[in-house]
Amino acid sequence: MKIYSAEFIKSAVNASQYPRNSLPEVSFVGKSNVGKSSLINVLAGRKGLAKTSSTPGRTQLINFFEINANILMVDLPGYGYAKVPPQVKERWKPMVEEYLSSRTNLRLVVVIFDIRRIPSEEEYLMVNWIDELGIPILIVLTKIDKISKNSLRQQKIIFKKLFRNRTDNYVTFSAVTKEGKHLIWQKMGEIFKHPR
Ligand SMILES: Nc1nc2c(ncn2[C@@H]2O[C@H](COP(=O)(O)OP(=O)(O)OP(=O)(O)O)[C@@H](O)[C@H]2O)c(=O)[nH]1
Ligand SMILES: [Mg+2]
Repeated sequence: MKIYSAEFIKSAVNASQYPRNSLPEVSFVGKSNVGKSSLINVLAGRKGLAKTSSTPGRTQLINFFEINANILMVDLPGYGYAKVPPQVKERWKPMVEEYLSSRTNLRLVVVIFDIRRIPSEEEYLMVNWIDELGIPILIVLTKIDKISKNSLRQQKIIFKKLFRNRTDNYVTFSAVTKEGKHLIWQKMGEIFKHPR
């Protein structure tokens, strides 16, 4: 995918602040620090577009980015990280849930998992809930640069068992090597071709 333009549009905390824009939209969901913002930057080909940090809880608002004037990418706050103060976590949950359940131009949710970790109950339930909303899901297993080829194989088997109903919708990815970038764009393209 050739990127001609990638720009930050705005931040929002509730539906009244979302851009009034009906471009097809893809959002990125996952635990804090899993690499959502880094994935957006790699896909957009712009290093500092979405703010990243080694401290969990960097993204605290819903951030909208417009790519090539024809797609919106949405960076959501992460959830379920122990080190984030409880008051902050309590703000995020309704923010993310309101967004996912009300955004009508949302065409795909990319759910990101750290390939090295077994998904928590919370992460598993999130996938089921998005499924129930009828929104297509693409699962990205990220940080594959951090493990050996052998562990990668083993972890893929674990994830496949866990989400056995969606085996064709897996992509492994690394924001460091950028492996998986083209496949993710390809999968997004396939979904954007069909209206929801
Ligand atoms: N080695 C490696 N590090 C990564 C990868 N993706 C992200 N990181 C690092 O993981 C940390 C968190 O990345 P972010 O992209 O900020 O994560 P996030 O999910 O947006 O985090 P929150 O906004 O806090 O929810 C940063 O230090 C990144 O550099 C990857 O594929 N490989
Ligand atoms: Mg982030």
